[in-house]
Amino acid sequence: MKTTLATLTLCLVVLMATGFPLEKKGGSASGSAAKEKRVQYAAWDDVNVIAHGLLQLGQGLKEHVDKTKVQMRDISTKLKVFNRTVAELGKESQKLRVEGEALKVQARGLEDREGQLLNVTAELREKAEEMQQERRTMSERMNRLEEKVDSMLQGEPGLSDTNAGTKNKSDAHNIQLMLEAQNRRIDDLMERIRLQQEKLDKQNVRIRTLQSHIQQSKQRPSPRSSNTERSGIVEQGDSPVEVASDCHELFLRGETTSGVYTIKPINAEPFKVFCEMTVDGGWTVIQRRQDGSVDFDQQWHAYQKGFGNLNGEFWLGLEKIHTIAKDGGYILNIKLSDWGDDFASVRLPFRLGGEETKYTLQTMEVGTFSTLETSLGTDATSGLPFSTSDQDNDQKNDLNCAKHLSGGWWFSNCGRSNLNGRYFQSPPPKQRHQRKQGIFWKTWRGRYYPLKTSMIMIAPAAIENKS
Ligand SMILES: [Ca+2]
Repeated sequence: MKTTLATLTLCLVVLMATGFPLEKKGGSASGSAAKEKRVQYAAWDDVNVIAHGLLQLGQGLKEHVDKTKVQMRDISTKLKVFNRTVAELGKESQKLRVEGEALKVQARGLEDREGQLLNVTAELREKAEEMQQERRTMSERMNRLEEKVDSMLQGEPGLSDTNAGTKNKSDAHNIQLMLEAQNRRIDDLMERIRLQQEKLDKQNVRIRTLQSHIQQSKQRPSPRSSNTERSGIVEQGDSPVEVASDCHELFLRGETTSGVYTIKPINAEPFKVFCEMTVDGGWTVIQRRQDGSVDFDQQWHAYQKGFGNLNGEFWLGLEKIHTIAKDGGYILNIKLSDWGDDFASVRLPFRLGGEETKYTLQTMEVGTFSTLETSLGTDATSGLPFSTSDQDNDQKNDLNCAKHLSGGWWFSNCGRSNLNGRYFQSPPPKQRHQRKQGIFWKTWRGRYYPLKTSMIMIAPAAIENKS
């Protein structure tokens, strides 16, 4: 390119220097025609040279332009590729930046958590230290107390004064007494808590049964319309619901008619009972005397199994009573009447042991017993085993109360009560040795008054809260 341009410039310079032949028209025409002609030829040669040069120049330019074009194309292709790469790199770096941000956030979160963990650990350590400190203080106190008690119990041999020794001994004795009283109180409290717990458990069972009963009755409307009383026996519905554990549960399930029902105490076989339904709940009747139709002068086995007619006079049986009331939390409800149709009622919270305890009746004293209650309540607070003529478990050493009187009962000294004695119609025999065999409750109508009727029923103590 440079060469071509240089050639062209050179040509033009030569032309200028020689004086362009075409411009030399005004010379002497006569004298110099041949010379003019030569100059003309020379000028044509120059033109030719110039034209050739120009042609070469043009060609050169064209080649150069072509080459440049190719080069430009190359460059633009390369630029495009470069641009694309730059864009991709930009995207990549963007992505990396985003990832970096996310990582930063995660790192911050981890730092926070680490901080929290450190805080919790510090708190825990503090608490542990506090607890250790407390333990140390407690053990110091215990040691001091032990030392004191020891020195008191040993009467402080270091002390020469015998009076001080005696005082310490009596102090130690007092402390022992206090401790014993405290222990008794704690035992008492524990017992009460246990009873409450039992009651709660029972209530829970009832609530669950009631709930399932409600569910069932919702699904199966009114299957009870056919339940009518037949000769005193109330038929229970053929319900898939679990059999009630006692009469009060039946009452809670909606039964309000007194009569014979089947119950199934927890962990026991089902059996029939007479339920006395009252406004405040369902009572399971365990004994009834009303007309002397059943002989109550029976032996141990009969009293254990039960006898009589559930719709008339009967003894339910010690084993059955035990299965209902074995867990405590039950009350004994005794209803008595005399020949003037006066009525008396005694309620005693109680527990009944099993055969291994000779069906020991234990009454719980709530406050103090009323005079009426003492005929059974007082002697049974420490537990009274059941006695029959063939099983003397009473508290009278030289006498068999059951044989001396009649029937089976929780006898103490033969003279307080016997609701299973002989039934005497009115008027009763005149002889006292006969009359004393009758049904009696000493603190109501006296030792020698044979009562007209007696009914003993039991129900969970919860029934008391309603009545
Ligand atoms: Ca005896």
